[in-house]
Amino acid sequence: MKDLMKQMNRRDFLLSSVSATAAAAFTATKTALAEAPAKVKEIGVESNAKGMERVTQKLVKPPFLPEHDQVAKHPPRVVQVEMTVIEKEIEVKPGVFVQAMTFNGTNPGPIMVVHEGDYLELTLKNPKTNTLTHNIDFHASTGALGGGGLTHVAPGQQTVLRFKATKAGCFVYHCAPGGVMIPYHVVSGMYGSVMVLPRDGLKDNNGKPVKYDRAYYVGEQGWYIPKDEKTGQYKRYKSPAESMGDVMKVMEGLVPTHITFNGKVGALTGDNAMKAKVGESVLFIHSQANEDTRIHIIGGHGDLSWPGGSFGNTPWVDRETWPIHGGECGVAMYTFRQPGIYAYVNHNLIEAVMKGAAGHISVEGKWNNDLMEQVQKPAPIT
Ligand SMILES: [Cu+2]
Repeated sequence: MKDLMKQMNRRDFLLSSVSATAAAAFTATKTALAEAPAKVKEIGVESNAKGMERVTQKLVKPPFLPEHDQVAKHPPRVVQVEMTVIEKEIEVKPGVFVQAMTFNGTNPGPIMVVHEGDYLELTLKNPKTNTLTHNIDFHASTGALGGGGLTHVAPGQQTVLRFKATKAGCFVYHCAPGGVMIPYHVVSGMYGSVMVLPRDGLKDNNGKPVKYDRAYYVGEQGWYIPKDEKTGQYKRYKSPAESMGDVMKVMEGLVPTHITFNGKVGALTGDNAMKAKVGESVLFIHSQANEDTRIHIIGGHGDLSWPGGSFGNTPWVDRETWPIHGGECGVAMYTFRQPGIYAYVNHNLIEAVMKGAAGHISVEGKWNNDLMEQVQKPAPIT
């Protein structure tokens, strides 16, 4: 295999190891998806970012958000962030492993928070220790395949992309290096989100300002893990290149073998549950870069949920379950009225219970019998 790798460049090697269908799909889409202009030839409008105040945002691991103001305290500015691509093995469930590709080592990658009119400036590093070329497509941005056409970095390279956040809402970003590499990198974990808040903060369905006391970021991920036909065990690989051919075959069936919230089954349950108190309003930001999902808080509601995660829409009110399509980042807000453990699930309950798409919210406070009371404990029928 090493000799073969020497003889072929890495991209040829990867293409040769995928199925005929996938290779045909690559050929058909590579012009549209991989050959974006490397640079803009004629500039019609210069960036206003030059000379603006610059701040650095320290990114944190999901489910947490970086420090931010809900209502902008400053005029528009340039928000600088940095991410490193990390190819690493993740144990998605005890004994089940994937060769994952990540932004900053987590699945999902970190969430960035800016205000409408700000500029987001990303330094993207692809260390020499990685094996593949990566890039980034920001759904929040405008032009050049979301920046994907301007950010291809081979191992050992870095790039800087700046874009203006012109639309308020929550948006996915993901790796999209071209052809079949796009779904392969995304279903290997390579995505995250950007939240672009309106400058004057969030509003309810009547246009009245609303604030959240806490916010959590959940990334849902479908994994397509091959099984050894003889033993029935999930297979383990040494690199993303080695696993690609087998993973592609599972991907073609469109059914994920595992679905996780934040990288592994149980990442948000038990001791890792999201926390809140009775009376607090909590913002739940939920992204899915590939498959459709539908989120439900068992025992609660979406008091407000923004269609498609866009803050330009009037939020839906009191939904029991809110939809999030593949390639979207949904946002819902709920004020907790009762203490206890709430399950936060993808309400395809097969996906939640059998595949792993579930988390918990642990809420402290005093029980309200007016809202619910156990009038009789379960007992024999009289
Ligand atoms: Cu990638």
